[in-house]
Amino acid sequence: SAHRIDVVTIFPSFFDVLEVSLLGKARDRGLLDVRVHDLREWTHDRHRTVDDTPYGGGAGMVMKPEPWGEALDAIVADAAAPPVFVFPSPAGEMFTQATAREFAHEPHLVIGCGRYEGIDERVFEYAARLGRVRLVSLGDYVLNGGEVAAMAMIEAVGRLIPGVVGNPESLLEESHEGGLLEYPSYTKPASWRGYDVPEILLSGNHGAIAAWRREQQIARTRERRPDLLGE
Ligand code: 6GU
Repeated sequence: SAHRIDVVTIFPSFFDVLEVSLLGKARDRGLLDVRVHDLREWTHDRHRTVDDTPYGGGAGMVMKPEPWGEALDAIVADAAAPPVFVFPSPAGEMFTQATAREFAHEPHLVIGCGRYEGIDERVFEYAARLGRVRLVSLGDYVLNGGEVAAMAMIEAVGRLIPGVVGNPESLLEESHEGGLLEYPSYTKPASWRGYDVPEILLSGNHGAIAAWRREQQIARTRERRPDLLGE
């Protein structure tokens, strides 16, 4: 069963890079069906207008509801079941590995990329009549539009779809799946520019190596992300 992701954006070429990444292979193998749509296809005026000034005043422009309404209608009309609508927004709930796992279980996501000043609020209310709606933020900083965030989410979700990542064990060992940061990794040569690989890793003692790695995980989590330890 192919997972489908529709992306609606005013910058469709931004997503061309999906072809060449890990996810491009998932696409070729029929595991992931990503369809990118230009929001302007659902405008009808000469200038293909997608935004307008905010009611009540204020800086910036707001995305008009009409093209969004037509875009969501067209995608839903072409869908087997109600999708989950994902709107990247700095005003959303935090997107975490748990969110990525939830989304990886959804057969159909529709990601609506707005500019950061926002989309007319009524679009979210309308989308909620067509399916479930999630506003999600990558973190506490501001991007100009939802596209970079959408790309991050597609990669985080896509790699959790069975068969997309070659070695499923690499999904388990990583930061945030176990609630700790990753341990440090080394490869050959054993000595490089005066820096030596920790001796324990050359010992062949797998029990001692596992214990050392766990200690390293805890130490660096305490140092860099005490919040993950409740500290
Ligand atoms: Cl999801 N969108 C925008 N525009 N800015 C963000 C973000 C999302 N997450 C963090 N900053």
